[in-house]
Amino acid sequence: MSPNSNNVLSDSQEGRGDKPYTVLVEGNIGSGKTSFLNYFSQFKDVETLAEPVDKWRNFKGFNLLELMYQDPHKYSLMFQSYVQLTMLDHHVKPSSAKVKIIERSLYSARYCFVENLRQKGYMDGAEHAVISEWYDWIFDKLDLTVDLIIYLRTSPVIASARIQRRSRNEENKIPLEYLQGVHNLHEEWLIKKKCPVPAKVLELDANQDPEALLKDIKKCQDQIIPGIS
Ligand code: DCP
Repeated sequence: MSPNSNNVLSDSQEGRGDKPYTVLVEGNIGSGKTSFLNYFSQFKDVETLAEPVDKWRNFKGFNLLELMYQDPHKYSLMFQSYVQLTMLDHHVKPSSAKVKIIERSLYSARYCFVENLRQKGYMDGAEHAVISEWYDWIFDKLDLTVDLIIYLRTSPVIASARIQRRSRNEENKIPLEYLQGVHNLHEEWLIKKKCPVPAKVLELDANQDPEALLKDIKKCQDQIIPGIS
């Protein structure tokens, strides 16, 4: 796998002159990505792209997220292929802002979610091969350049408690074991670097309560949105 080689979009973006500094926010379900984005949305020169969960919950009248959790054997590939399209849209979306912050990415979709579904047997070999071929094509041909990855690192037990508290209907039966799988794959990708990591990783302790985490975020603000105050 060679992310970001042979980029078809990069000709018009030579030297990244017209590309914003791009930050990905990653972490388990319930790790606090939405709050992180909300904090940075106050800055004028920062564009925040929240994950389009509402689109996933209502795509032409279908709740794709619910279908996936209700019958993962049948619907995992369908769900991940739509996630892939919406995430790709965020990666390539032009922005006039100095900094673009994206909630999640095609990288975590592939290395954490699709891989977890494969390992748990919800995606069979043929389905996994097809979606992987799409990822290979996208990573090879499109400019998915990233400058920084924020890893909101949480324990699966804490993530699970938060998911139960916020009670998004579709997620009320996610077993701890599923969250453990997603967590392990984030660790393998961002800490152990077993899959390609497209940028420097800044790790934050997201087990803390929101106020303490916000203090840590403010301490690293210059790294996250350089040149913006
Ligand atoms: N999801 C998935 N596959 C992906 C991305 C997300 O199955 N490639 C699912 C997991 C969640 C829902 O979509 O059920 C939303 O996931 P996120 O963890 O990305 O978003 P949250 O809103 O849970 O993030 P946070 O709680 O950190 O704000």
